[in-house]
Amino acid sequence: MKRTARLVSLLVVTALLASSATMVFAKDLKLIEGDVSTRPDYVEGELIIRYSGKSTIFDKVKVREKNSLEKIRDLPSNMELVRLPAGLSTSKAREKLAFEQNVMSVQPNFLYYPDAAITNDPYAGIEWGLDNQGQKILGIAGTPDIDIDAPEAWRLMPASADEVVVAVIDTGVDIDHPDLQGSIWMNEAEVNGLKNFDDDGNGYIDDFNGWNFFHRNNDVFTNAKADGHGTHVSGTIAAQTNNGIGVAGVAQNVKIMVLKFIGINGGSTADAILAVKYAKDNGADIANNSWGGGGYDQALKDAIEDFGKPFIAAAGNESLDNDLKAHYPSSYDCSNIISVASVDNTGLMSDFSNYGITSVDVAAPGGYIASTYPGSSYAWMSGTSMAAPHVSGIAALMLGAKTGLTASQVKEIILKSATANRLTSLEGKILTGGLANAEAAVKLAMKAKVK
Ligand SMILES: [Ca+2]
Ligand SMILES: [Ca+2]
Ligand SMILES: [Ca+2]
Ligand SMILES: [Ca+2]
Repeated sequence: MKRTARLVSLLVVTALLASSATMVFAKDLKLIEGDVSTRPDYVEGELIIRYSGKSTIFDKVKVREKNSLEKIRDLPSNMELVRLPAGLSTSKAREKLAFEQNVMSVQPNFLYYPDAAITNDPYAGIEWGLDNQGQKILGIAGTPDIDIDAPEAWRLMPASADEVVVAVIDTGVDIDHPDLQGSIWMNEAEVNGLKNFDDDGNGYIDDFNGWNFFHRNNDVFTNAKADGHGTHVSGTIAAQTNNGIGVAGVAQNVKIMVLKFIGINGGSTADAILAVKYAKDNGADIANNSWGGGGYDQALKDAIEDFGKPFIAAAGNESLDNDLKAHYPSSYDCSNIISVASVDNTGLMSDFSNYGITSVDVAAPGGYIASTYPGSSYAWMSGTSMAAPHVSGIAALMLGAKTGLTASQVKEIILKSATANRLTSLEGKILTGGLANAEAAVKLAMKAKVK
C-alpha cells in the first residue's frame, strides 16, 4: 500500500497536472482590488442640510418643497436629515442644494463601520472567510455572513492575549514573506546558541524555526514550487494584520512552528510521526494538518494521541463520504482531532469537499481563499487544506483568550459554535451541520472553567 500523504488542496493537484485553472497570483489579486469592498461610503438617497442661523421653519419648508425633499428628522445645530426624491442621486442633489438660499452646507449621510472590522491590509476585503459582506470573489457574489466572524472575535480579544504556537505540519513555509516574518516561531535556545550545535538537546541541530523532516535539515523553505501550500496555510492562520500589506490572518497572537514533511511528491508516515512528536516536545499548542492519504496507520494515530493538543485536520478533497471510506489523519477516532470540511462564499459545501455525519466535525471557508504565497506574493487556493487553518486560527484565538483550555474543551466549544451556525447545505452531511464561528468560540472560551 502506498503510504504517502497528499496535500489537501486543489491548487497543488492542478499544479501537478500542469494546469493553472485555480491558480491566480498576486497580479490578478490586484486586478480585483477594485471590488475589495462593497461597503458604501454614505446612505444613497439621503442628505444632511445645514441651514443658516437666521432661517425660519418656513424657509426650511420652502427649500424642501422646491426640491421635493422629505424631512426624516431634525438634527442639532440647525441641521436636517432629508430624503431625496426617487431618481435624484445624492451627488446631483448636493450640487443643486448648495446654491439654495438659507442653505449653509450640504453633506452626505456618511456611513461608519466598526474600526476593528476593517484592517489596513489591502487584500483583507477579499478574505470572505473572515468577513463575508457579499463581496464578489472572482466574479461570484457571496452570501453575507457566510464566514467565521473574525472581526467580531478580534473585538473580544484581550489586549494581552496569550501567545499560542501553531505547528504547521505541511510543506515548508516562506518564513521571509513580509506578511509572515513576524509570525514565525523562534527556538530561542538555538537562535541565541552556537552554530552547528544542538543547544537545547532536542536532537535537532540549529532548528531555529522548526525542522525540515523531508530533507532532514533546518532549512524550512526550499522554493516556491515546493512550499507554496504551507506558506498559504500559514498566512490564513497568522498573516500580520494592520501592517499595510497583503492579507490578515485569523489570529494575531500566533507563532507558526514550521514542520515540513511533505515534498513535491508527498510525505511519509515516518516523517509525519517525527513532525508530530517535534510539535509535542517543543511546545506547540495546536497542530494544523492540511493533508491526507495513506491508510490506517497505528503509529501515526498513537503520535496524534500522544500530542494531546488540538489537532486540526482537513477532511479531504475527493467529494467522498469519509464515514464510508476513511480519510487519514482526519478520520482517526481521537478526541483531539477536529476534522474540517469546506464551504464556498455562497454557503454551499464546496463540491470537492469530503463529508461524513460522524467523521467530519465542522466546516470552514475553503473555496477561493486569498493568502500568502512565496516570493512576497499572494494567491488564491481552494481546498479543505484552506478550511482547516481557519479552524486552527479560531483555536489559537480561544487559547489566547483563555489560558489552560484543554484539547477537549477546545473541540467541544468549536463544535458548539458550529452547531449554533448550521447551514442547509451541511445538514445531514457533517456532525455539527454548521460553520465554525470565531466570535461564538471566543465567547464560550472566555466563560469556560479551567483547572
Ligand atoms: Ca460575519
Ligand atoms: Ca535543537
Ligand atoms: Ca545551535
Ligand atoms: Ca497583512
